[in-house]
Amino acid sequence: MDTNRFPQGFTWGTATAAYQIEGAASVDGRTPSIWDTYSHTPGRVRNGDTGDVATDHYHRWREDVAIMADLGVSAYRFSLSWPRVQPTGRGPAVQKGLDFYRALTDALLENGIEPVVTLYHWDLPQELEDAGGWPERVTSDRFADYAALAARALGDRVKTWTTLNEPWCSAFLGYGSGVHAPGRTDPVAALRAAHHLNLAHGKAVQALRAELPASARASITLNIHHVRALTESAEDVDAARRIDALANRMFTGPILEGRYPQDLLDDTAGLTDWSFLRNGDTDAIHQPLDFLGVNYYTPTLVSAATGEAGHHSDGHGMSDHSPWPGAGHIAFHRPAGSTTAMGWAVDPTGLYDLLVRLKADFPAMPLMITENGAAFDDYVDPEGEVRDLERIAYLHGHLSAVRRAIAAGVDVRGYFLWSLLDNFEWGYGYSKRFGAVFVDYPTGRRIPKASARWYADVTRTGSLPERRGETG
Ligand code: IFM
Repeated sequence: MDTNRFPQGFTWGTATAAYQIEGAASVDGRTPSIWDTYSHTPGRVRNGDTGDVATDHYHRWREDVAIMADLGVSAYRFSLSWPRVQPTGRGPAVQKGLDFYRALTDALLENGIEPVVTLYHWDLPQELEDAGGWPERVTSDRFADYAALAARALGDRVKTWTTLNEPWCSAFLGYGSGVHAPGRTDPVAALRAAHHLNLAHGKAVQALRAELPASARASITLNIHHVRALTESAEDVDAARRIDALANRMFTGPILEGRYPQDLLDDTAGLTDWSFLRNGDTDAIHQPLDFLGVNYYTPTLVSAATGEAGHHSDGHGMSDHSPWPGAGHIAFHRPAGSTTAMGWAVDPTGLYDLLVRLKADFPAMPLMITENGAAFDDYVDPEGEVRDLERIAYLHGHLSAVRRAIAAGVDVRGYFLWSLLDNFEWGYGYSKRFGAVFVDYPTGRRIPKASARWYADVTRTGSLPERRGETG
């Protein structure tokens, strides 16, 4: 067996999200999302950056589709901007918003690129946040209405749908530590938000199924944390269990198994009685899915020892408030080895172990790597090239891990490189570059990096090139 070759039909893709690339924030009827409000609040985002212009993909999308064709990808994962499609989060759709996504999907299909739509990548219409946001149950109903509207408008072109991207971030960074929009810091609101995001997912899957042909595929993308204990002590192992419950099983429990894990309910009982969890909710959340989207960047290393008091740095931004309700005492450690510009450890074994664990926990569920990639301090050299060799090494290592997991029997159907373009990296603004394509922000000019050429070779051959010193 060629250990570098991926299975026939493996999906090679790349991914983006609306607020990170589109710009055109107040064009054609779009209204503010929580990220517009948050980024315009002084002190929230590094350098005061906002998504007002971003990469201007809203106007340059034809060029971006041509770049994807050159990359040789067979799929493109992007999100719809909820406030562009349904301003204020209620009522009828805005035709111009839908026209934008129709034209984009048509161009993708003409180039043999399958559109993979994420309904929600963090840009809640501000009016829904003003009405209470994700901690309120009614937001899950608004989301289901929006899902139905999007399916009616795009279901003739889009066959693969993802409800939410990384609901952990929406709930725990948005309402717990406050390093993401809307910037609230209330652990109970964060738990309520997580439940209502789960409920929104379940209701949206039902809405999608009702609107779409039976051949359509529905999924969710989770940033499953690969949690490791610092030592084998009972205390550290229990710390890893608590973080695993909040990071992972809070979502996989109801979504894939139809129940919240008892240890999660016990761990958080001192904070809330969970009365927001109503009869029938877990049945509504537990909908059949066609695959599970997995985003992986780095493993999570924890211990029971009390971390530095007063702030929390677990790789998700700095805050005086913990994103881990009931587990704020747990310490996070940076694993040994090299790191990316985010300070995240480069460790493909975390991806391999995570995939093997998912296979053990959910044997029948096909997996899709919906994000993987790295930020480095890229620059254009005097020859006009961006020689991002560290990114190539990162991608090679992680794709090798995926290939090994497939050989070990894990059903991984595809891989989406994060990201197509350098873009607005949330609280870090434009200071972190994740793209295979460099964006010169003052001009909007796109410059494919060396990693783009490397990835095009992988997508065309379906195989990883040998690396010097490797035997395969
Ligand atoms: O840029 C983000 C993306 O929006 C969600 N997943 C992680 C990426 C890198 O931080």
